[in-house]
Amino acid sequence: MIRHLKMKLSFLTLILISSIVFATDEITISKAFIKMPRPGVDVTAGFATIKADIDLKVMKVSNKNFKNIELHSMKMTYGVMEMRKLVEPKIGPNSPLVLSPGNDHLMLFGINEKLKSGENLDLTFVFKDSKDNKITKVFKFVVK
Ligand SMILES: [Cu+2]
Repeated sequence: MIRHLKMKLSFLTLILISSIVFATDEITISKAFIKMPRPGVDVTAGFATIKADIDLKVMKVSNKNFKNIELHSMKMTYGVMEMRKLVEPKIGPNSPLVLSPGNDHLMLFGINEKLKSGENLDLTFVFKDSKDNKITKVFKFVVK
């Protein structure tokens, strides 16, 4: 009886530990910034590296100060910079989403309120995991 109880307890402990492990932050961001737009320009770009230890797709990025935020790829074709909308880009344990100047980036359209250099903006990212569960994360981007 006691032995049975012990087994039950350790099983519970195991569940507890594993739920704690799964509850840890599996999506992290670094080098997140938004480029200060040139005066009179209504569009700018954002950059960051997003890592995840599970497979994810980026479904949506938003912030109330912008009408629309898209993910773009950038490619040189015959000396011309070509931007394309990225549809549900993937992030995986060994493939972070790297958004950097001259490469893939966030494109932020329709700025409502003027950006100030050094201010932080919260961008809301909606992800979907491999089981189609929605995961919402808010990441800070600094304007510079
Ligand atoms: Cu773009």
